Amino acid sequence: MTTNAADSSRSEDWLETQDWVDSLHDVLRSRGSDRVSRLLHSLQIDAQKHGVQLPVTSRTPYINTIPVDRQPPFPGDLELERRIKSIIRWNAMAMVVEANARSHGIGGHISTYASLATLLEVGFNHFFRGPDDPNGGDLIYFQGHSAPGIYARAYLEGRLTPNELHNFRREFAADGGLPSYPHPWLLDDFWQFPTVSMGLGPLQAIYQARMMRYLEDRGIKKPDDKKVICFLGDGETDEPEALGSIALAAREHLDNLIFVVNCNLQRLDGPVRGNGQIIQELEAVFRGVGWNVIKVIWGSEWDDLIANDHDGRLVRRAGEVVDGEYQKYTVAGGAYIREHFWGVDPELLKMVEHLSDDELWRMRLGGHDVQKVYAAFDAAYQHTGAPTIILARTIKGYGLGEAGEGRNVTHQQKELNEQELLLFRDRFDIPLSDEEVKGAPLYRPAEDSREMVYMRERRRLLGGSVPQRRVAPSQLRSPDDEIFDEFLEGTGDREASTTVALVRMLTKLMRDRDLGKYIVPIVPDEARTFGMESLFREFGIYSSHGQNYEPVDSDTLLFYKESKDGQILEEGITEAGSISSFIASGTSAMAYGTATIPFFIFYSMFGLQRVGDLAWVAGDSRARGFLIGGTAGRTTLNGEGLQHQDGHSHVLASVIPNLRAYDPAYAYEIAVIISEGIRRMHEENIDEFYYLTVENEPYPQPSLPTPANGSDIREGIINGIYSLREAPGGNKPQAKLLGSGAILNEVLRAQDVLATEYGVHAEVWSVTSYTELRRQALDVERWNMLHPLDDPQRPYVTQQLQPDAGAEFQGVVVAASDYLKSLPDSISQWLPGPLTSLGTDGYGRSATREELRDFFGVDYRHVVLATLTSLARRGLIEADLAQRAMLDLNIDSEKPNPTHV
Ligand SMILES: Cc1ncc(C[n+]2csc(CCOP(=O)(O)OP(=O)(O)O)c2C)c(N)n1
Ligand SMILES: [Mg+2]
Repeated sequence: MTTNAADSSRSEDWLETQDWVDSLHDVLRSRGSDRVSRLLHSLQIDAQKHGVQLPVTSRTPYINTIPVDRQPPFPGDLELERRIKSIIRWNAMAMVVEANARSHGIGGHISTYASLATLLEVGFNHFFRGPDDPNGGDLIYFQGHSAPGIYARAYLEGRLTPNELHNFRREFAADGGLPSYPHPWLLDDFWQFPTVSMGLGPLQAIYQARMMRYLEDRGIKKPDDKKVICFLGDGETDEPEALGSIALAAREHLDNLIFVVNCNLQRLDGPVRGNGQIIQELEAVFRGVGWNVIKVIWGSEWDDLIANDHDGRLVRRAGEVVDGEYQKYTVAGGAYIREHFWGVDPELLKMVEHLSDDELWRMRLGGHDVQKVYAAFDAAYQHTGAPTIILARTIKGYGLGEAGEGRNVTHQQKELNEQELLLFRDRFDIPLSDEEVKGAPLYRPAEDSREMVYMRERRRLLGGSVPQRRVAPSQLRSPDDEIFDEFLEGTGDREASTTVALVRMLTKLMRDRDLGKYIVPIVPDEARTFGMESLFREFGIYSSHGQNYEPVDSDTLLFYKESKDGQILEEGITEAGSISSFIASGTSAMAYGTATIPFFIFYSMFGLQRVGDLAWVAGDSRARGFLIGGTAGRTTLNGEGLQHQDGHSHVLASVIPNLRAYDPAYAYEIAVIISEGIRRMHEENIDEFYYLTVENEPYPQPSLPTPANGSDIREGIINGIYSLREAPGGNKPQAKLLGSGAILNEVLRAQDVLATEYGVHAEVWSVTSYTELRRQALDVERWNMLHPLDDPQRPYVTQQLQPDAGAEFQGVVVAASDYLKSLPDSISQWLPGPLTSLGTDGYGRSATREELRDFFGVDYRHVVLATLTSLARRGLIEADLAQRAMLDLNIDSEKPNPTHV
């Protein structure tokens, strides 16, 4: 094309475009925006039919979603709110600076809150409802690293003392201190949600909002306008958990959910998307799955410029600059911005010729403009039919100037020098003298100052301070014993697995007149694996949409029944989502004033290993409920092999302080644990949760034994050990055999073989929980250490296995379980004799149960051999006997070691 031809084609394009734009304006004026939207949609369909490739439409131009003429008037006092915010900014900064001055390296974050202050303060002054609101308060997930700002506001509100702020990150300080981040476990009347493990807050917020709907649809909570609000960092959105469930929120039309992303374009090390635009990327992702997206990019100073951008030149320019460059503008100043942003096009330069360099530099971003932020929250609170995400552009370290504003090091900035403090004071007009500023003191205006009166009044109108954690005592009671009777009676000769028993127990609990409604069964697409499909029809699978199709198995007894008041949360294949539902249900007394009891049933291998950090959050959140690991046991789950056979989840469970983990063998043990668990969590209001592994090996389930010595078996089951079978013929035992889970049956068989074939008498103990035994023993040890003048106490496990402290046990202890040897090893120091642990260290294999138990050495044969060898090594029997057993039992001394092969 010649230059002239190109010019004329461009001008033709321009005229044609202008024509279409004029028509669009016409329709907009005469028929409104809905009509324009429908028209464009029709055009899109038509274009697609003719093979026209349209650009991906989930991104909109790089400007604010809410145009100036749709911006509601700001109802607050701009000046007063700015002053309150400035004081909070100062105090948030001061507490971190002071903490590090007192104890260098104690840490803390200034720049996250500095970027977030306006987003939070607009919320605090106008939107966030506190616990006295009729809806019980909004549920707010704060960015963990913005904690100093939240504390600083609580201090102004008079909720925290100066000493607590002085001792930020010094929780042991005698006059009170504060934890670094949001932890309900540590500050239980303050923080509602632990969020500092990034990505877990947004995931939990989605399932919290869904739990709210579930409880409403099931008549447990009355519907209201309560919101779940989640603040997240733009860097945080790289966590798969942060974005992993956003489609669910849209699918479920969770208009009670608002995400606010603090788009300061930076994370810890540097820019989030130096060569791209995080806001545009997030918009595409969220809009793509159906969220309402509100971009708050430019502050009011940009309004006129954008209004005068008749040919879209400015908007195009804004959309082509990458985040790394935008970050540079923050640091480099007005002349640089004029040259590099505006200077690329003479027409653009002309648009800002009336502005000085300084004015150019000071043009605010949307996330620092109260009016823009107010408009966004207002729209988000009112939006119906879909969740909303506010993408607000901010500056990391806003107000820190050269000390860190917009700089890559700002996340780690914890210490300001005198000069930097003075500049900060000037920037935010803090009434402190030069002399006073030196020590970065806290500042609090007089109680009757206009700021304080205004701030208190705003919170009063909005239902009290936020965050506040208030927990209603549980209204639930342990069910009648009858529910558990059949499990205490056993199955006689009939074989049943502990999984079948558990599911039956759950069914009975769900049928209970008082308790049933409050049981929340949660499964991640694994119900059939555990034989839970029988629950589908009886209780229904929760679906906010009901069931708009005829299920393919509608003619069968156990058809797939979805319903709006269904009780089962069939989450699909997401253990992370499921445990988020578990946490929401397990803390419902806090969030909604009504306790519920979650049972989250999962493939034990895909439980604590997969979602360990969320289980940690459950503990910190003080969630109550039951985690059930199904198809458990490395050798009990046969066939499935290396990835599926769990032999270590109990070790993982052991690290969570308030998680009580059990590896029960029999239905009656499960019944005792569940009944006692409900009693402790709901009648005693103890913040703990339970992990039970259940297995799929069928065997006759015995009845609850009545021990000859009158010992309390229930207490033993809960504490972790009880005597199951004494040594045969009333003989003095030479060995104490400990067994757990399905392996207990192997231990019982070994007891018989030892007696009949080798004349060795052993007694058998059921160990329901090594972790409970260890914790109790550690408690005792600690007490003994701290009370040197008192008689030492004896751990529970020692008391059981050696009731008479003076009578020495001449024998050995052998423990066998389907889990790692480290579990029995963890109590070895409190046992009356030398311990041999048999366990399943190593990777699983696809094989039969018998083969697996042989491979790992946890079958009765190995229990026999271990007992005989251990006795022989101690000179208590002839070594030949052990050697004979090797032959009798066909055990190859050179067989491969599962931990090596
Ligand atoms: C799972 C996890 N990984 C790493 C960290 C450490 N960390 C704390 S803040 C931060 C950067 C946060 O960046 P962004 O999400 O953008 O938040 P901003 O501070 O910029 O608002 C990192 C990596 C963490 N807290 N959690
Ligand atoms: Mg960031």
